[in-house]
Amino acid sequence: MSKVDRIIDHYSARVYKNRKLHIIEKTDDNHEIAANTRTIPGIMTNRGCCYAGCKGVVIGPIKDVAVITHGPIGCGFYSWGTRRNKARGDENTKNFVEYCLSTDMQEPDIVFGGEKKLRQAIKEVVEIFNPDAIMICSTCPVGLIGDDIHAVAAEAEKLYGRKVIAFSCEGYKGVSQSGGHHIANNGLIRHIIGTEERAPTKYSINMLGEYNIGGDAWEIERILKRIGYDLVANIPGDASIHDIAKAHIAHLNLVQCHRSINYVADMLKDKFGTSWLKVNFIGVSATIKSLRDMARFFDDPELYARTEQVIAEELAAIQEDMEYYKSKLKGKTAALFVGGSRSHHYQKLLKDFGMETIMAGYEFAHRDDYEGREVLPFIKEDADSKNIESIKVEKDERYRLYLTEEQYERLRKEIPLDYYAGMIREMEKGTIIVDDLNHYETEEMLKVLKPDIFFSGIKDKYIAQKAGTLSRQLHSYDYSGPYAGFNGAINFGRDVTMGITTPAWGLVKAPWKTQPILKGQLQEVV
Ligand code: CFM
Repeated sequence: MSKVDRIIDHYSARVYKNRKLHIIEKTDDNHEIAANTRTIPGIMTNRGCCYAGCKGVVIGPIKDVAVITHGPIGCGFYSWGTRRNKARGDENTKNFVEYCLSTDMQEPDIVFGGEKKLRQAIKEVVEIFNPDAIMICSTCPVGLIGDDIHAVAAEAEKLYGRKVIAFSCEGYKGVSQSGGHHIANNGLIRHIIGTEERAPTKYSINMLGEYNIGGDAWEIERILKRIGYDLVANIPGDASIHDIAKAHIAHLNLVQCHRSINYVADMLKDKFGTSWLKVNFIGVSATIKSLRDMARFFDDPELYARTEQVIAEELAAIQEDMEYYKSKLKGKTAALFVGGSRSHHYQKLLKDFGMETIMAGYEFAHRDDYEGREVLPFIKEDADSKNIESIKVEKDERYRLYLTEEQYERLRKEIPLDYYAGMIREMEKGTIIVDDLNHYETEEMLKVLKPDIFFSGIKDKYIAQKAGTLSRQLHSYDYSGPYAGFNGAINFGRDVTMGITTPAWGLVKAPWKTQPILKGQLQEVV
């Protein structure tokens, strides 16, 4: 029986048929996988909701903004710091990222409407914090009772003379990614990017889709600054709303997480002419490749030289530690299941330590994230496209091209300019690729594939550990990090080595190890 069948064989025929499209074994280079479908009711999914994507991921780390969660306190509390999107304030910025601001809706507000409470919350936020802008994020009950948060926002904008942006990101509207991120990103495009000006310098760039989890953006920024890049905005990780407002002046956009922001990069290209480059700053070799690709874009002898000098110095500084951790980790196997980009990016870092990826999957990715952007014309429908608006942008009067058409065509053959090749291509034959893994399959996968470590999130971490498999969270890094760039690689090597060399996991005996689930016992859920 194939590895895939051993994982999903206990399902009823209908569930089996469905899941078989989402779990594949790599056998050749041309793979199709079913992705971006709605979560089946009854499934213990690992996915997050629309509000989590909008507030928790995208809007969360923006500075000079106070974010109000309009809803019962649970949603605000849950998204309070759990995403670990860090931000650092200074004398020029007001940082409210550490706060949890919520309207704390109660039963009477659900019955009689919550707009009054929202108005009061905005008033208090202005009086106490005086932020440059306010963002309001809706939770499920707000959509169900029909509070008009956009009208309240428009009224408050006039009253207090600052931007007040409302996001109808009710949790039920879709998943974190194609739901919540999309709503948040539409807001950035519509209300923020291009609303402030500054002059570009020689190497002005933006970082898109880097969320500064555990301080990753700070490590990336450190390297880019050493080389001499002018980072206009890190969208959204640790950026002020004023940086994001000026993002259109950059010559190049770097895309770290393709899934969450590729359509923003495309819109910036259509509107302002800025090309984007797919980068990956997770992993030493991946970081080096990204830096060289960037230098290739600017094609300047001085920049090439500086890039190589910084790479050499950074490598020299980490070499001894890298070798030590490699000696501990070489040959170990890993399974990865994360949102929409890390399962690909972290394979590079694991490879730097001689580790092998035997399974990788995504919660929210679309087929292009798995198979490459060439499949875009063949993707029929976005699961959330009925609920979530797709906006079109027009060419702006500030539109300008950095490269000539000839240069652009030539470069596209050398570096991933406006292109992402997806995860599957870079995986080894015989590895498993899985979309929207659920809790049952997590247990089965651990039994069948027996990885030394399972990289995942808080919802499944403890299933793995109770089953005797080490698990590290790639969403929050278990409160460690940064893991990006050169210094981050060492932190990662240290944390994984600590986990893998502890004898604890071999001593755990999971209850289900002695009581196997019998064929036909699972309920049919579709
Ligand atoms: Fe992009 Fe993310 Fe991710 Fe993501 Fe996420 Fe995240 Fe993630 Mo958790 S935007 S797809 S929806 S890199 S919150 S910062 S870690 S699942 S792999």
